[in-house]
Amino acid sequence: MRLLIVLLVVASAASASELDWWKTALIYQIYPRSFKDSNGDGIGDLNGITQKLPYLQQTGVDAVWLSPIYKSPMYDFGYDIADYREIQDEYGTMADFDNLLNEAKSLGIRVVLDFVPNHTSNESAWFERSAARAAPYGDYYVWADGRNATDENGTVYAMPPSNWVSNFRKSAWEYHPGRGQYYLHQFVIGQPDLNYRSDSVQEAMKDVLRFWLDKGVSGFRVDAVNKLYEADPNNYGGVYPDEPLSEIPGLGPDDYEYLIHVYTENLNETYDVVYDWRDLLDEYIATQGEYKIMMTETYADLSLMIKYYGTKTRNGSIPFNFSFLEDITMNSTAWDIKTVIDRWMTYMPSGRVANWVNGNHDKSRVGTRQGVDRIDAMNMLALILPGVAVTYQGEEIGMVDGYVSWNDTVDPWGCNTDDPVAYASVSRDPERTPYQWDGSAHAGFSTAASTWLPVADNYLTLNLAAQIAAQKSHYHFYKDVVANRKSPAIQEGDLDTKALSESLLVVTRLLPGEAGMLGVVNLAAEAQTIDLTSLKILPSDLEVVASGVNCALEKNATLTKSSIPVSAHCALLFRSGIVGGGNAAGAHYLSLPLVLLVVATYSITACFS
Ligand SMILES: *[C@@H]1O[C@H](CO)[C@@H](O)[C@H](O)[C@H]1NC(C)=O
Ligand SMILES: *[C@@H]1O[C@H](CO)[C@@H](O)[C@H](O)[C@H]1NC(C)=O
Ligand SMILES: *[C@@H]1O[C@H](CO)[C@@H](O)[C@H](O)[C@H]1NC(C)=O
Ligand SMILES: *[C@@H]1O[C@H](CO)[C@@H](O)[C@H](O)[C@H]1NC(C)=O
Ligand SMILES: *[C@@H]1O[C@H](CO)[C@@H](O)[C@H](O)[C@H]1NC(C)=O
Ligand SMILES: *[C@@H]1O[C@H](CO)[C@@H](O)[C@H](O)[C@H]1NC(C)=O
Ligand SMILES: *[C@@H]1O[C@H](CO)[C@@H](O)[C@H](O)[C@H]1NC(C)=O
Ligand SMILES: *[C@@H]1O[C@H](CO)[C@@H](O)[C@H](O)[C@H]1NC(C)=O
Ligand SMILES: *[C@@H]1O[C@H](CO)[C@@H](O)[C@H](O)[C@H]1NC(C)=O
Ligand SMILES: CC(=O)N[C@H]1CO[C@H](CO)[C@@H](O)[C@@H]1O
Repeated sequence: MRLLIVLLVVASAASASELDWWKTALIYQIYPRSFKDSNGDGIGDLNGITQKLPYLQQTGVDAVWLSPIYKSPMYDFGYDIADYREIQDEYGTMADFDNLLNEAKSLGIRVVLDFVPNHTSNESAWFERSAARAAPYGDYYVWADGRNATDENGTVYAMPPSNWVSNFRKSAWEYHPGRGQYYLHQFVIGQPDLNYRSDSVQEAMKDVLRFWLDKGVSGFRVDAVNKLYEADPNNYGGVYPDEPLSEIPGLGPDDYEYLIHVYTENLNETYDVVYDWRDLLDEYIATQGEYKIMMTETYADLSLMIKYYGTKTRNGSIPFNFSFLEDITMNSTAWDIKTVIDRWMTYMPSGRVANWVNGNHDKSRVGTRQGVDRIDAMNMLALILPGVAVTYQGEEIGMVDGYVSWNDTVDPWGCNTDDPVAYASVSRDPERTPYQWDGSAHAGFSTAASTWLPVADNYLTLNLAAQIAAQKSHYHFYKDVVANRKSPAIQEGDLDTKALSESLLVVTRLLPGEAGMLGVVNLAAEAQTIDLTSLKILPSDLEVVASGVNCALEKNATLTKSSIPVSAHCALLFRSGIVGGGNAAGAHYLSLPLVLLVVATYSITACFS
């Protein structure tokens, strides 16, 4: 009863749908550089995104999350920001952004921006002023004196302040001759770390959030949040303490995993910053009448991730866990996949919101990582499980990694290998090749003579236009599942997962008084017929509402739960008859309108190899 009262109080400020949209949002990640080029320079841009918003609306997307669009020297394609309040020229102007935002609003699509708080570009005004010790910028970054060491001949030489190693290998400290001190960079040299122990930095970053919230964005995805803080030298005799050695065999002092990151990762202070940002976003719920989402990315083990959900007294976040990305492979059985789903649902604190992510701009695409036979299955699972679903651009048509030769490679992770063979195992270019709109030149992405990354060579057969024209396609399946995502059962129903065998996975979403939803996946290379009479609450009559590309059963086919024929590598979504068990309005448990802060996890392991 108390829960219902809280709901009513909140609902008086804004309508329930404006407050709850995030809990079951379908968020579409756009990598602007590769989505759509509107001005023929070979690089995607904001106006290109605006042109394609109607497509995203027709697909059923609730919100778009844009990878960084800010002014940047592009050493890391926008994750190195020179000015948090300006648009990168090649992506357009602030007027283009405002136009995008207005168009999106008129189509009912919310816009979420990437926020990169762990570091700026070394070519930002902030960093230049800090290097010159200009107030109040002097302590905006983590500056420290070097240590003196003495070599075998008694000569004193300078060493970095501590043994800390960059995520991209080698010392995390870089000497700045102008200031006569070292600065910390947990990523590349061009990405100096901000100093969150400075109150000015804390305020400056909040002002950045306010700048975009005032424009009307619906929230942020926060990058690398678990690296915001480093140990406080005041607690260690005025110096930055060395991190202990991991003693993992085969690693050297330049390798990130050589150390255990007790002083540079997951410090307790981090959580308070996340909760503070949450409070700031909450202030906008009242003034703008919609919930503001914040998705934050971190790589940490489960117990630490869960802390991003918040505490008893502070609202937190939905930690992004990439278990679909990290823990499911092309060899995973139905048992394995069920285990991954159940584990997250088990550890998630009660009343909080889950999230499912199949791909992003840093990971090999689903079709490449798990095999094209599993594209429909993985898309469907992310869309029918409870909580937020995130689709990386192109996954809805089953794009696979493009081939990018060493000559064409631009990703710093690939380039840093200096190796025309080894680059392929770490480069993130293949999952960033341009979106395949149609069969025309450059897949309809651009009219330029050449594009910033080559278009994947399968675009003549694998493109959106062809999939819309085809009778069956990944896109039709995806869109049909999304349409059914709005059903009461998928929005609010109880979840049950069953692995009937190593190759058969069944997911039910059931809500009393409503039609049930049933997802069936056959991972095997042969057809199987399944009998679901053991699922007592599931009504017997079923209708196919979405049929994957490999399925013989077509949409609208009706059958009973005792005999369901499922083709090889087929994913099917069924709607059942009305689920019994009482009055729909009173029977199910309404969850609190909790705050969404999605903490994305991020794997950097590829780079250590
Ligand atoms: C390191 O040595 C230089 C001279 O070689 C000296 O000026 C400096 O103060 C020393 N720094 C520390 C931290 O001892
Ligand atoms: C120490 O001096 C010896 C003899 O001059 C020289 O060979 C060696 O390279 C020096 N070591 C270092 C670290 O400079
Ligand atoms: C910034 O860092 C990059 C290396 O990542 C370097 O090439 C560039 O010269 C630096 N820029 C400035 C202004 O120091
Ligand atoms: C961080 O917080 C946890 C729980 O609040 C506590 O157990 C732990 O000792 C803290 N760690 C440090 C380094 O203060
Ligand atoms: C958490 O957020 C909800 C909804 O925005 C709000 O009603 C509640 O008071 C917040 N709780 C805390 C502890 O701030
Ligand atoms: C996600 O959570 C699982 C536990 O469910 C954990 O084993 C895994 O390391 C987490 N993944 C990441 C990337 O944090
Ligand atoms: C899948 O299994 C095959 C054959 O056993 C093996 O070669 C491959 O490395 C496995 N792939 C993954 C991602 O585990
Ligand atoms: C790569 O570029 C070099 C130098 O421009 C050229 O000689 C070589 O043929 C190119 N290789 C490929 C595979 O295009
Ligand atoms: C399925 O039924 C719907 C309406 O019930 C209809 O609009 C649609 O064309 C049918 N689809 C097929 C493939 O028969
Ligand atoms: C978690 C993480 O690494 N996030 C970003 C932090 O900065 C690096 C370097 O720019 C980016 O590549 C990451 O995406």
